[in-house]
Amino acid sequence: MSPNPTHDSTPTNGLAGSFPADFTFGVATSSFQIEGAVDADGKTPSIWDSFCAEPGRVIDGDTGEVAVDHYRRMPGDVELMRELGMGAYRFSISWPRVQPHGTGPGNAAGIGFYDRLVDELLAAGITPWATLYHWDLPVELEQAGGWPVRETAERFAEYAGIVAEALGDRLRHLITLNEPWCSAFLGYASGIHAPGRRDPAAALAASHHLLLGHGMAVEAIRAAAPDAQVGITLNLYPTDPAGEGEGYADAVRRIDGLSNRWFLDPVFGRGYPADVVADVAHVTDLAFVHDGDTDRIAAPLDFLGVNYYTRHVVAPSAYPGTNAVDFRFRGYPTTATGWEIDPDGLYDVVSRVRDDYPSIPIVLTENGAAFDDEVADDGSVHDPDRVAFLREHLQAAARLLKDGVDLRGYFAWSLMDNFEWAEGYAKRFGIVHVDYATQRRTPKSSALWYAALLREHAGGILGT
Ligand code: IFM
Repeated sequence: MSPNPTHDSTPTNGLAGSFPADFTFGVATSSFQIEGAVDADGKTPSIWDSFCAEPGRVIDGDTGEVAVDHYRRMPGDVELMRELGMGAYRFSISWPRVQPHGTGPGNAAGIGFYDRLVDELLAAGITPWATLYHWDLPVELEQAGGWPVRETAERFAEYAGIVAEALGDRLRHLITLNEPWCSAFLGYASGIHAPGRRDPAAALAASHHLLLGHGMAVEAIRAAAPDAQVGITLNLYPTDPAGEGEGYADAVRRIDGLSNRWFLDPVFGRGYPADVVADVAHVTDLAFVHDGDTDRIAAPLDFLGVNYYTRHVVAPSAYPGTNAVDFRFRGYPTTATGWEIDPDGLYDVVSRVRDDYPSIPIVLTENGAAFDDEVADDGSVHDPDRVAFLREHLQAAARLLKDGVDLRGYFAWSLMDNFEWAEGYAKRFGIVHVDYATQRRTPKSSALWYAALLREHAGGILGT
């Protein structure tokens, strides 16, 4: 379990000195991707349990049944983070563990797991950051209509209140939703994520009820845990034209509209962007948006979480009748998921938020890469591509700070290899390698490099 004490030989080149003493460095995970124990202590199935059980949905028929067994190995995983010098840990809470039927009182045994996790983290000197919804909706709520129905937003606020009430005395950083774009559009439009529906109108209704649930959850958290810092995490993409001319500009407008502005605008009190409302008018009249909803969605936040992985480059579609836009590749090096590596995109997307929206502290709640890691004969895992990825993205973060952006933290995705949704266990994002047969954890070179950076940063704080 202990990380190999040898340090990655790639120097950090003084990068730590670019980050202020109170900058938060950590790692992130999510419940379904790591916990396993899918029916322990009263937990009911989530939409991802049932999605995995449907043939053909997930590569190799992989499931979250065992995942990386974190539910049983939690104390060891916290100890590993302590040894690596993590300042913070962003995890997510499984709704069907805490409120198994998606309604009614909390489940003491399920809450107990997160209660112990928070205590364990605090004892290790690691600040807990919890996401309330990282895609594992209780299946009973999906059977009742899922996110396309308004009731789900109300249920989410109730669940948020239960968590804030139980843990808010110690858990001071709460994120309502992780990447609501994915929940709405991958879950209900393309169907490549749970619950696997293909209904664009339902996806747009889902996006609204996710955002409404976010706003209502902020109210519930503020009531139960007034000292908590509350935010939402969006997956944002800088969006560039692949060529010149009106068609390209319109392709950018559409994709930026639905990926970024559809979420940023209402969260920042501007309601839904009129041009995107017009784009989707052939699908829905947005009758699900009730009076007062947009005010609730705009509940004041303490920070905005941004997840950054790559940039979108778009062109008008060569095939009229499709969604009017094609995604293009520029020939940049890619990660194992085929995403182009573009650290400047991190700079661009965060400075765009700074330029176009009211001022708010920003936290990079996810950034990382999958690569085809190999275990050497001596058991070590050298992942120079991931070291370079982290270094270059942290350099972009340092540039943001230098240019005056109010950036407060960076969480590498992910602490350890885990269940990568429809890709199953085929894509490894961890800075710690997991041998899925034995559950042995081995810090990769990237973990050792990141730990060295964190030591330098802590050294700076202590003035040593
Ligand atoms: O693994 C996911 C995570 O759950 C959400 N953000 C993107 C990661 C990599 O695909």
